[in-house]
Amino acid sequence: MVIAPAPGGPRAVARCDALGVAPYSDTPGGLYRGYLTPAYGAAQAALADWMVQAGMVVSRDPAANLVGRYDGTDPAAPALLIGSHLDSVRDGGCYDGPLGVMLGVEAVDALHRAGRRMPFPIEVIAFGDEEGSRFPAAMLTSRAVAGTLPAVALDLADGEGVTLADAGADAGIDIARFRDAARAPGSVMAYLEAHIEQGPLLENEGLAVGTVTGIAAQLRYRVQVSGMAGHAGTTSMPLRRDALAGAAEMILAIERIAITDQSDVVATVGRIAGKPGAANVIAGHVDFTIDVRSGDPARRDCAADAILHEIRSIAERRGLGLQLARVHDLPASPCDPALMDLMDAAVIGAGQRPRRLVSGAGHDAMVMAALCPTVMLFIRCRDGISHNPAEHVDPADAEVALDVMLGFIDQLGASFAHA
Ligand code: HGY
Ligand code: MN
Ligand code: MN
Repeated sequence: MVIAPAPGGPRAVARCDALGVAPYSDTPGGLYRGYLTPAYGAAQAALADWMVQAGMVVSRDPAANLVGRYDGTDPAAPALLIGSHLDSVRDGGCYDGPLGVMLGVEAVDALHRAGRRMPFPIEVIAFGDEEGSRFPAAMLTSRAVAGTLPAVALDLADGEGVTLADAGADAGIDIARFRDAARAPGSVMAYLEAHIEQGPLLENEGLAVGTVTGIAAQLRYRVQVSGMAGHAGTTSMPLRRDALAGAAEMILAIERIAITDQSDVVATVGRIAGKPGAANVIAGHVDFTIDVRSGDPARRDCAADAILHEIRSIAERRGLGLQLARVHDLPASPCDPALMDLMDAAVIGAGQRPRRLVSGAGHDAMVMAALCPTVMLFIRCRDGISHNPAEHVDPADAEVALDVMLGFIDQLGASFAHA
């Protein structure tokens, strides 16, 4: 694989591009990289090489996270973790996740080439299932590292019925040890995640980077609607218990509730499947997802309650069965004020105007906040597009981000020395 030779932000972008196609994607056209799939394994192998070239010692933790470690001068010091995720959504972009990992590798590579060691170790970590695009729950492997993953959460199977345990065994990990990936409290000094903004604010304000203040709370549900399958030609409208028509009314109600909340509340039905899925058969069963978010946990919960209440009354009125399961509940996660100040100082040091902004998108950082203070650096992306093959980041902005990250690491080193 030939990548742009010069170290730095452009090489980080080029490496993300290189991983955006087969064999690093599970689909022949476009990008889908599911946790523990063959494409995921191939991407880990390429990343491991780049980590070694950057002077890191590479290992995989019991949750199959790839970790590159660059020792500091004090072997007993807690580590700075720099990371993001290596998995992708289906038909996704190349940079959502991998860019934060590749910039972490570039930051360590810059220190290594300069022969510099910080007073603390730096670990670059590539998390495995942030998107929940293969198995139904999200943030599996960062929750394993943060020590917040209940054992029951591992009882999962993907859309083809492959269990997490079997996928893990194929990838050489023992599901019984998955939660041993938990880091000891105090062993990690801070977690830094660089990530494309996935929104339009930085671009609208002509800024290359921004400091994240916090990450919105999110709830995710699985909804199963059951009616009565029937003949499309012989079943009169009053006699129908049409699961798909019922789900359609529910989906429009979900959208209406979020819109009329007139706040930062967002609600999304991203996946729906109807059975039997034939043009001449009234759907007897429908399965769909709901994702509800807000920077304000109380608003999120209030909107979610209104949504669940409304879909229950629609089901009752239409004589439909309804099963609701909460798939995950991620609390809002404020970033660390002291680390945000260091990040702003690094942004200024890189000749950029500091700008703080909230993240509507979820990130592994929201999970890592249970383990250590977190800080995120957002990078401008074209038209704010993400979760879409049109996702694009300017290599020059990646270079600015790397410059800021190296400044942040130096700030952290200086504050460490004075501690
Ligand atoms: O859903 C999210 O916000 C993230 O992309 N996983
Ligand atoms: Mn994403
Ligand atoms: Mn992401």
